[in-house]
Amino acid sequence: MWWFLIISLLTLLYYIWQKLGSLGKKYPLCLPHLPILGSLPYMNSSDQAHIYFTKLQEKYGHIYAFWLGPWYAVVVNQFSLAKEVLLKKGKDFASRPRMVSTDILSGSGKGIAFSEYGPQWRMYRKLVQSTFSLFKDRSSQNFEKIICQEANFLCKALSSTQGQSVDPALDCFLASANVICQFCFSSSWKRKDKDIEVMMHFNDVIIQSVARDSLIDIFPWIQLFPNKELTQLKESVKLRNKMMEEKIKIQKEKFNIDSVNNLLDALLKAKINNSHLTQEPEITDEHILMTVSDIFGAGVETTSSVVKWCIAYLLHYPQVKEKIQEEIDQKIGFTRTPVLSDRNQLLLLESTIREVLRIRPVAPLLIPHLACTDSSIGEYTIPKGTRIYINLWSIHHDPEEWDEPEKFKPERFLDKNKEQLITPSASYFPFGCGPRTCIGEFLARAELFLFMAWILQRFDLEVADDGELPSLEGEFGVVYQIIPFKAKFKQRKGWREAQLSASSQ
Ligand code: STR
Repeated sequence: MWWFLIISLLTLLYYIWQKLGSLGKKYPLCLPHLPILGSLPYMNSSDQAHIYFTKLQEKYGHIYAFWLGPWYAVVVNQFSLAKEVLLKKGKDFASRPRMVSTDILSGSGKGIAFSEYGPQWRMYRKLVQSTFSLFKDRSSQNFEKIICQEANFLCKALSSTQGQSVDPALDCFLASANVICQFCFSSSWKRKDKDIEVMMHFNDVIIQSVARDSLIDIFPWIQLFPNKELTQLKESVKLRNKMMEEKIKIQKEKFNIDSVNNLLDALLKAKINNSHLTQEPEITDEHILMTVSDIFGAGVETTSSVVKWCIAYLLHYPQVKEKIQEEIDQKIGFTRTPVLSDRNQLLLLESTIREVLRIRPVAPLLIPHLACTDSSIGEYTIPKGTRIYINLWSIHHDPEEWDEPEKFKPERFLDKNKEQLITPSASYFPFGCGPRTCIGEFLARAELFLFMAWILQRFDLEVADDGELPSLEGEFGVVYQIIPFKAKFKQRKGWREAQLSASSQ
C-alpha cells in the first residue's frame, strides 16, 4: 500500500515538474505517438522518406516533430528554418546522432561524416581541408590535371562500347574513385581490377543501409537477434576496411615525413607530430582508416551518382543536350579538350548541372543532425538530444520559391539574356551549409563539369536499344541513387573527323 502511494506521488511530482518546465515553451506540432513505438504505427506510407516528409507539411506545417521509437525528432522543410539550424545556430545543431549502422561504418563514431561535433572532428576536418591545398593550381598534381586524365580514360572506355547499349555505372564509378584515390593515396585503379566491381557492390549495400532509420537504428536491441540487413552491412564494412587497409599499408611503406603528397601522408605526419602531445585529440590507426574511408566514400558515391543523373536527364531532354553541344562546339570546338576555365563559357552545361543538383539532391535529407544543447528553431523550443532532419528535397521543390519545381528547367539558373549564371532562389544548398557543409564541394563541382564536358564533346547520348528511358525515381538511401540504366554513347561525327584529320597530319 505504502509503496503504491509513494510511486503515485513521485509520478505526480514528475508530471508537475515536467509541466512547469515546459511552461511558456512552444514545441513543434507532433505526429501522434505511442509509448515505445513512438509515431511509427502512424507513419506507414509507401512513399520514400523525403517525399513523405514533404507531404506531411500539408497537415503539420513546415516544421513538425515525431517520435522515432524512443527518439524525439524534428523535420525542417523550409529554407529560412533550415538556415537557422545549419548556419545561424550551426554550432547548436552540429552533432550527429549515434546509430547502430553509422557506428558499424565509422568504428563507433570515428572519422568525419558521422562523428560527434567536438575537437576531434574539427581536427580531422582541418587536416583534410589543408590537404586540399596540396592539389591546388600550381602544384604538379593539381586536381584539374587529375580529373582531365580520368575524363580521358572515361571517354576511352565509353568509346570502346562502340555505340552499343551499356550501363555507364562502372566507368563513372572508376573515374570518380580514381580522382579521390589520388587525393587519398596517390594511386589509382585500372579498369580491369576486380576490386572495382567488389567495391561498387559493397558501397551500394552500405548506402542502402546506413543512416536511413532502419529498425536497428531505432531499436538498438534488435541487433541481439539474427538480422540479414545487419549481417550484410557488417560484411560490406569489413570488406571496405580490408581494401582500405591494403591501400594504407602500401602507401605507408613509401611514407616520408618531409614529402607529404596526399591525405594519408598528412594523417601519418600528424600522428607522429601529435604523439608527444597529451592535450591534442587522439590519432590512432583506426581514426586514420575511418577518416580516409569517409573521404573516399564521400568522393566516389556522390560524384558518380550525379554524373549518372545528368546523363539520365539529358536522355529525357535531348534538346537540352543538343544546346549544350552547340555551345561546346562554338566555344571549344574539337581541336582541344575542355578545361576548368571553360566554366565561364559553357553556361548551359553549368546551369544543367545546377538544375540536376536541385531536382535530384545527392542527399535528400542530408545526414541527420543532433542538437548538442537546448536551443530553438523559429519560435519553437528544441531540447538537447533532438534529431533534426533537414528535408533538402522539399526545400529544392518548394513551390513558393521555385517556378514549376517538378520540371527540369536548366535555364532557370541563367539570366534573361542567357549570358550569366544566377541563383534564382536562396532556397538551394545542394552541398548543405554551416559547420557540417560538404568539404569537397569545389572538387565535386570541378569533376561534374569536366566529366560532363568531355563526354558531351565526344558523344551523342542515345536511348538504349530496348527504347527504355532511365527512371527518374531513385532509390532512397543516404545518397539518392539512380536505378541502373543503359544508354548508347555514339561518337559524334565532328569529333571523329577531327581525330582522323589530326592523325593524318
Ligand atoms: C558511402 C559508402 C562508403 O563506403 C562510405 C561512406 C562514408 C561517407 C558517406 C558516404 C558513404 C555516402 C555519402 C556521404 C558520405 C559523407 C558525406 C556524403 C553521406 C556512406 C553526403 O553527405 C552525401
